[in-house]
Amino acid sequence: MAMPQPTKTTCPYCGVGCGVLAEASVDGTVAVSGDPDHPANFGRLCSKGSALGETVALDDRLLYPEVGGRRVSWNAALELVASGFSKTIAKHGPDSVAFYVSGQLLTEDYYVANKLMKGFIGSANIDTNSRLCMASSVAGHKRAFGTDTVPGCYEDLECADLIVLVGSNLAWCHPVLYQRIVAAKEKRPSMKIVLIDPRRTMTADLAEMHLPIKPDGDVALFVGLLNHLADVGAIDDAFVSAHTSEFEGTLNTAQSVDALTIVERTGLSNARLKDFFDIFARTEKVVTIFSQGVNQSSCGTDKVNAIINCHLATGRIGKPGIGPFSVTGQPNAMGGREVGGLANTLAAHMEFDRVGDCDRVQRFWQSPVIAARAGLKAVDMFRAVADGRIKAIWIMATNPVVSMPDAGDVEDALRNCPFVVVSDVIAKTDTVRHAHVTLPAAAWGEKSGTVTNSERRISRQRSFLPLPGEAQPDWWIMCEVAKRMGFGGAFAFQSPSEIFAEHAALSAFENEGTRDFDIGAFSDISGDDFDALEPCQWPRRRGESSRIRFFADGNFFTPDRKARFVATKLESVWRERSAFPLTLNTGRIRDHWHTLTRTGKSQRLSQHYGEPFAEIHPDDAKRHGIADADLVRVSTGSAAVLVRALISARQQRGSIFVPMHWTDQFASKARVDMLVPSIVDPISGQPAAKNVAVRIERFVAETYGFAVLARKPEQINAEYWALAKCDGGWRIELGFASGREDWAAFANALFGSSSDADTIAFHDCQSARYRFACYRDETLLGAVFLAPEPVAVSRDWAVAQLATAHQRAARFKIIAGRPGAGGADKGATVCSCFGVGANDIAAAARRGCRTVAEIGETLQAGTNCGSCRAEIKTIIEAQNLQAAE
Ligand SMILES: Nc1nc2c(c(=O)[nH]1)N[C@H]1C(S)=C(S)[C@@H](COP(=O)(O)OP(=O)(O)OC[C@H]3O[C@@H](n4cnc5c(=O)[nH]c(N)nc54)[C@H](O)[C@@H]3O)O[C@H]1N2
Ligand SMILES: Nc1nc2c(c(=O)[nH]1)N[C@H]1C(S)=C(S)[C@@H](COP(=O)(O)OP(=O)(O)OC[C@H]3O[C@@H](n4cnc5c(=O)[nH]c(N)nc54)[C@H](O)[C@@H]3O)O[C@H]1N2
Ligand code: SF4
Ligand SMILES: [Mo]
Repeated sequence: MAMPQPTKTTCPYCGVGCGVLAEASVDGTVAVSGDPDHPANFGRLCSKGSALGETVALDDRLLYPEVGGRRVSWNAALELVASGFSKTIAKHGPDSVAFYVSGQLLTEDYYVANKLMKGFIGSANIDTNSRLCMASSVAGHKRAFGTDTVPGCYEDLECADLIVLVGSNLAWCHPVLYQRIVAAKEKRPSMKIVLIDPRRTMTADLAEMHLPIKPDGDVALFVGLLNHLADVGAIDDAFVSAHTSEFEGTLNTAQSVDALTIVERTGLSNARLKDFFDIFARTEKVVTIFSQGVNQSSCGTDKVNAIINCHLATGRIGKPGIGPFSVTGQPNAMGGREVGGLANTLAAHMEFDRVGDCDRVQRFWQSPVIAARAGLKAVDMFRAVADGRIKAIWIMATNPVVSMPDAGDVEDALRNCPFVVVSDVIAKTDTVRHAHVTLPAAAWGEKSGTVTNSERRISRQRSFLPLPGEAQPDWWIMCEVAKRMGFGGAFAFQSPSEIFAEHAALSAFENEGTRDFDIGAFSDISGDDFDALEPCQWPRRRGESSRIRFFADGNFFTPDRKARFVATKLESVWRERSAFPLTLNTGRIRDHWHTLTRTGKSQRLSQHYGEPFAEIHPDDAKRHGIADADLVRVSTGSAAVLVRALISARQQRGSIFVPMHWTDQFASKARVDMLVPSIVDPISGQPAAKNVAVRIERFVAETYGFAVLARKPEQINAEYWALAKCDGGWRIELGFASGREDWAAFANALFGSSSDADTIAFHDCQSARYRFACYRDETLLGAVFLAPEPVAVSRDWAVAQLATAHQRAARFKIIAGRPGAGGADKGATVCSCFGVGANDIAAAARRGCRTVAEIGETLQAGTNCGSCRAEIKTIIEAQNLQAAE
């Protein structure tokens, strides 16, 4: 038998868009490695990319169409969706229906969704989770450049002399870009890095300068920078006069802000501000990378323009090593912007408010109607579902019950909506539970099409696994519904390549250089050429090779071809906060992806952080009587979450950080978007997920617990629980408000014990310590440890027992809850690729390893994907410090 060849595809996580070589073996396991030929990563992968093989198991997949939770045929499901939408439209008009889609759809899926809604249903009520992600960058780009263009490319990060990271935790969220910068800096140590983030994230470890800015102080910071650039004569007058407009007015507005206000708003001293302003003013080759600390804000669009203003004023745009750089979050955030997936854009970078564009798109599609005005943006869309204006919604590839602000209201809205359709790959999610119709979509590895990364590079995702059960690609599902709604002719696509060709043709249609997005070179692409398509950047105009950068020579896409300066206001972000004195900041951790539907399946990725947490500054913790490993309640007026306290001086005083990842499937009460109010940027409509007024209090648990289980439990009866995948099963952290009469009943419910299982127990009623272990023959089915304080049992040791044979005589060892001789605890997992813990690394450092490379030689840690190198460095430094004391 011929050896299977690895398939060249693209990682389905972040917007770096790394090339992956994937290979399925006969036993169903999937091996992945970085594609050395892909220009985004040149062979590198981060921890999430490396663990992709652990996320393709079918155990929790949605495999069949369901109506009301019961399996039906595809035809029945499709008929029901088509008639549900058609009837609602006939009775209440096209704006009574909506699609809520995602930057995790492929471009071809996205194109079909947009075409169906805007051109055939005739409404623009299609919005995407990119509203929560990229909308402020899109709006900022359009205000400045007249179109949504990212001017630069990844190479710029390597040839810059200064990289300014604003609201970006690149080390954890765009790890391969971070690694490319690390490598460039190793070669050229003169390169400088500045990080602007209220938290001292792992990204700070690479930076010469970390500015712990006050939440939302960014506009003030860049207004101050613009003033400084003018003061020291760093303005590029020639560029400004030839290629921009509205500079004077913008500078006047900036100059009306005095230095004291800037110090006050940024929380940074004059000296620190000056250091940053100086280095920016004197360095020509600057790239400013920005991400969610900029976009997810009530003044996100102004933050984007305040940054771009400084680049335009110095003519620093579109040249090697120079430019503003919005890094995209999701694998196809950029592709979604190309097809017009946002409610306020049309298609192929055409606009509702630009004369002729609606007519042009309609003529191209030969569609019966065309949406004439922008539709409802995500937050307004779910409000319209709540108040009954929208009566049918189709959600695809996103989990809004977890990720939308006011998540509780979003859930209520879906509960009350007459017709909810959800296309997903997972059977049980917080959103799927409210679907009337559930449609099984093909997942990564099974689907095929294109994605576009942060540097406008289009890459193929290729399938290398068969479609499981009755799963189908999203484009197919939508085309089948469109046919049943009577639009067959326009949706007769047989393959993704046909859709891509049409998308390419639309981008070139009556373009003549008036629109940045043009991939007309692919208008007639054949199926074979699509199969072989190499990663390439747009634009790809017919007859031209791709262009790497935009705007070095001006030629912006405004009517006069000049870029616009935008006078940014210092909006008052100070709200009355006495009852809610802390700022809640939310975001991501290194090894998890969004709502855990994928990374939650990997035991390797679930080790780094096994439960939801709140990072709290030691002073704030002390003030609230909170100790490390306590449970804390974080609340607003109307909602609360319950998470573990993680006390850390990386956090700024007055702010706490809670990750966005945990859902009702993985924890008792940790959906952090329950706390985030629907406050949006007035221009982009993007919610402010990083600046929420909250309070915290210690959750007084009478009993704490920890359990390992071979099987996922059906339900867990505890105030606090958090579930994480581990080797051989699941691990659970527990917290109980009060003690129980009958802990054995609790343990048995957790074990789901069957008659052939034996449970042994240890009770110390006086000190309120209880332990239970459940066996079938020599196999441990589960163990529970309960104590009045956070349980000190070694997690790794307990997990290892699931995979160990236990002779009857030795069973008591489990409930003794102690590692045997030689079973030292490796500590919190730092390197997830090789399962190396913090204690191992600290010990190796004590034994003489002085560098990350030496740790790698000794323990292998950090030698595969490298995502943990910053953390290893921190541990070595801490050991050195201790040794010196
Ligand atoms: N591991 C991992 N990687 C991911 C993802 C994931 O889920 N997991 N998701 C992907 C997606 S979709 C996205 S959008 C990206 C997001 O990537 P990032 O934007 O880098 O990630 P976040 O953690 O959301 O937020 C970034 C930082 O903004 C800071 N911040 C908060 N408020 C402010 C402020 O007022 N000013 C400034 N300057 N900074 C502030 C936060 O402290 C945080 O460290 O990550 C992508 N990559
Ligand atoms: N508080 C707070 N909230 C946030 C953020 C934050 O920083 N803080 N960040 C925001 C940002 S930037 C983002 S991008 C969002 C992300 O939030 P979501 O989009 O809600 O998160 P995901 O877990 O990525 O959801 C993707 C869903 O699609 C399913 N899926 C995967 N592949 C496919 C497929 O091929 N087809 C279909 N039909 N389904 C598929 C998955 O199982 C999963 O249910 O969260 C936003 N919400
Ligand atoms: S950096 Fe990591 S998550 Fe992002 S695309 Fe590359 S391998 Fe995937
Ligand atoms: Mo995102």
